[in-house]
Amino acid sequence: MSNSKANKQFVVVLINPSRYDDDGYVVQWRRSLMPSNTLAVLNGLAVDAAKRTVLGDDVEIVVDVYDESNTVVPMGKIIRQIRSAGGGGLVCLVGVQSNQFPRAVDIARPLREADIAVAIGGFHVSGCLQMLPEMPPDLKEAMAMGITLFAGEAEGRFDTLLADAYHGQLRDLYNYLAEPPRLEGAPTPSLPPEILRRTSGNSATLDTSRGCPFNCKFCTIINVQGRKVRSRSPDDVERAVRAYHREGITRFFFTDDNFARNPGWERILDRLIELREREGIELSFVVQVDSTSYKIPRLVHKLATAGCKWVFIGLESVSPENLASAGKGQNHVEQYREMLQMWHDVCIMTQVGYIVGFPFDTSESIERDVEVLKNELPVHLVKFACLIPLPGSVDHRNKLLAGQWMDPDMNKYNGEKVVTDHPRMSPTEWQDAFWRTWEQFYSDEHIGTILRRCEASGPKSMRVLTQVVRDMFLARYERVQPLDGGIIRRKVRTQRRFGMKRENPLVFYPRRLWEVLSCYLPAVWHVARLVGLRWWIKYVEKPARLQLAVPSEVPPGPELAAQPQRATLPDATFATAPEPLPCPSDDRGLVEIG
Ligand code: B12
Ligand code: SF4
Repeated sequence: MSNSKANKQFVVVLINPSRYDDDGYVVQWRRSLMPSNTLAVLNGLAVDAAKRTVLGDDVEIVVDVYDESNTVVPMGKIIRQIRSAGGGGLVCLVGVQSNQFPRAVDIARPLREADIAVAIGGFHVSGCLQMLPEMPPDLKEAMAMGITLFAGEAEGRFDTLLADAYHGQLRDLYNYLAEPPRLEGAPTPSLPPEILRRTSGNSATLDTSRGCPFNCKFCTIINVQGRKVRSRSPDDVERAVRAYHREGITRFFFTDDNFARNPGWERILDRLIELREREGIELSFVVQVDSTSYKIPRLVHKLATAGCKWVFIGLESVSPENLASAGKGQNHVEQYREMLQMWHDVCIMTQVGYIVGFPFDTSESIERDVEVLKNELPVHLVKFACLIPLPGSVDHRNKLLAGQWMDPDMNKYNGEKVVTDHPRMSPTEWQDAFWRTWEQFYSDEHIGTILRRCEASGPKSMRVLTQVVRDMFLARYERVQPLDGGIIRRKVRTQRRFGMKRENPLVFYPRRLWEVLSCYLPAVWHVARLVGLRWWIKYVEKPARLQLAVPSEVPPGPELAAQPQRATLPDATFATAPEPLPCPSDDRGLVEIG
């Protein structure tokens, strides 16, 4: 942002930190899954502040952006840049989730030693401050290092933070949780194209709303962003979409936790439909919705018409007892099939979140429930996660207040690790059951079934296979939660968790070579087999449309029907489903969601 009257610079560095793997190395990829939406929001705010020269005409605000999930953050360069700027600078660690907090503090360490101002914001800080009676030790330690903590949302507050940092008057803590800002007219989120190019899908993100009206006990969103949903206006959304479109980006992940409960959903979709139909802007996008949203009049069809290709639905469990224990009363297992079929009929692919480790789960019941998912529900992808008491949730607060054990290492809170006790499973049983779900669901046999369903009556099988392969590869070979994943893992020897010894190159590199070969060789062979399987199904088997939507020999819900509260739809739902809308010809893969 060039400012002709400026005689000094103030450097704002925005970094979205990653986390550590079990060996203490930063989890990084050649291409990460998707751009960080929080980074886009903060970049939008910083660029807007720079344009308005909020620090005065003589100060040019320079904004730099790094996403650590795909980039090695050049710490030395940042320190030199801020020292030589004339006006100082501020390093903002943005969108810091609980699992990223230890890494964020380690990034801050050398910066604080160089006396550079650092602020951390995001769900860990906000969730803890919102829900806990007192500040947890990790936040206190960060403050003791001179790191500023920012709780709440930055719209309307970022200028103040910049001014305080510029004048050397940063406070220890900014807490705006009590007043969530309005989003209408807020600066447009944006990321420079070179940052977007380091992600796998040539796509962008946008939160068209924040908050969710439901009341799930494991959820942090309702406590941090609220149960009253705040929305961006159709004009705001159009502005963001057009700006990305000018950069050649037409694929989006609308990150709202529940797009269907955004009070402005219809006006936003109408606007997107207008952009497609009047101006020929071929948008495609992914949204998250709740499991009953398919009943909202016009929603499903308008989403399909506007270019929605995937929906992510929090199914969480097929057990009503588990759903009740989680306060997820809005999910009705007996409606799951009807709901999934409705999306399938308009050629919107479905992926669902499924939580392993609810109180009524056992190793056996989890295995049985995955069979239900495979055989009775026409779902394309499932993202399994361990139930974790995320800071910011009611579960976390209750466990803390009851003095129950929770692993103190926040780095483990990404949904792939067991971090607390279970009433019916040992930690090992639970952990094993979690990894087994991925193997069971993404077995070759079931991937074949998913592909046959697509060929028979639904979205393009190649599009689904791309996503299936990615999830299967990340979970089964890289052993990471796919939402934490990307394409081709990078491990940098010198980036290791604070307190862990730097390894000798003669130990590190041969081991790394072995890791790469033993992961990628079998994975490439597996993927080749799946590509062959799809070819066989498509060109040799040629399943007739609609016949194979769900394997007809599987009786509807034998496990579910055994319990009085559980019910399923008759199998005929699938056999007699109306002819689906013709699926659009666009066969490109889309970003996935979290
Ligand atoms: C999109 C998304 C993703 C995307 C991209 C991440 C991103 N930040 O964009 C992907 C797919 C990568 C992802 C992955 C995961 N995610 Co996620 N994700 C989200 C989601 C749905 C939207 C994020 C977003 O854009 N929010 C809107 C922004 C604007 O809000 P914000 O991040 O809070 O930022 C505002 C303020 O906090 C503040 N702020 C933030 N940082 C800073 C810094 C400074 C200096 C300042 C001044 C202000 C400031 O200002 C911002 C603007 O107002 C959120 C839920 C949610 N509603 O936020 C979950 C969420 C953040 N994810 C979560 C989790 C747990 C995960 C996963 C572990 C997967 C899982 N098992 O659920 C993985 C972890 C992977 C990883 N290491 O990132 C949790 C985090 C909870 C917690 N206590 O840590 C959330 C809250 C959802 C949940 N399940 O509760 N996720
Ligand atoms: S539906 Fe999703 S976003 Fe809403 S409260 Fe439940 S878990 Fe949270």
